Amino acid sequence: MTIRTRIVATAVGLVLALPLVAGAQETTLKVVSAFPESSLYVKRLETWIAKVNEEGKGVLRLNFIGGPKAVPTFEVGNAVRTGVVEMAMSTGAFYTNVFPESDALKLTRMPVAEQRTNGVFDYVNRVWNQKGNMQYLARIVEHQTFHVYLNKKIDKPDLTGLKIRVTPVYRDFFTSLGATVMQTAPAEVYTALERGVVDGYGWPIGGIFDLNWHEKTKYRVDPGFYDAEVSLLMNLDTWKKLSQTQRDFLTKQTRALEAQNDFWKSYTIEETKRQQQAGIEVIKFEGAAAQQYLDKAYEAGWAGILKVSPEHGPKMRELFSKK
Ligand code: 173
Repeated sequence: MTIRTRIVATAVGLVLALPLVAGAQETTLKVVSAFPESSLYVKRLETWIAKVNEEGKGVLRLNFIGGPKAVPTFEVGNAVRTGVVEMAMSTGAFYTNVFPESDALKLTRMPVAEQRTNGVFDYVNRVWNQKGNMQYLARIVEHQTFHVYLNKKIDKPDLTGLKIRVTPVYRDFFTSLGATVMQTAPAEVYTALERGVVDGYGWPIGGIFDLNWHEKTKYRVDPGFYDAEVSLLMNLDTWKKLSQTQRDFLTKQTRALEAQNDFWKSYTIEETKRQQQAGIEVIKFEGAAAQQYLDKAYEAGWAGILKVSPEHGPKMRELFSKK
């Protein structure tokens, strides 16, 4: 062995040994996304994870496993509840199979920053702790209304005779408008549209380009309703096992991400423009018709929550509606 190869061998040995040394204090948490990897939600998550890992050396490491190919969209909630994964990005509509109150977050009428100070966030976290064995870390998408997207024209708020792709978010409202509904994960929407299995779908104002749905979309219905929610969740046992330093670090990082939510306001403007440029026509209900449409959306949404949760539904309705 020459001196040079010995130096190289020593250097390689040191590099290999480093993760073991760091591993003494550092905890690695598996993270999955219930949304497809091509979505902007995941791109922003990955950017944030890279920053967390850079700043968290020796404290905490997030290991992004992937999207629905790793854990199917509607199984992510149970994976977090049982600790199969430690952390996830999902939305309440995807884990109503864990506890049905999860879908109520779409009905909040105030920004999450306000929910943090007026007790709403704490109430939500207590329910998530008790019923989902989850720590509700941060809401990282808001300021995004949901819309009906269609391939067939309507001239009044009536979806009779149309088959629409839904998740629990839209089920009660679209059904009340006369639609026949079919539930799919986001990853199945394109194929459903392409095969003509559905005449339209529900989705927020932003994101339809991420999976090429614009190719199969002719109309958007305005106004938008509710407020899209995407959040970071952690298995509660994992949360409790973290050291104070690790919890403080993670809290700082998740809060910093949540504090960027004004991004979604500008994204709304960009995506609205992009849809227009893509030739998507807007079917717009205005004045009293728009108000009726929105009232119906919230009525149907709350009726659904109250039905499944006599325990928390009424309190959530009161808290979420506070202006
Ligand atoms: O899949 C969905 O349409 C859905 O429920 C949802 C929820 C939040 C953000 C984006 C989509």
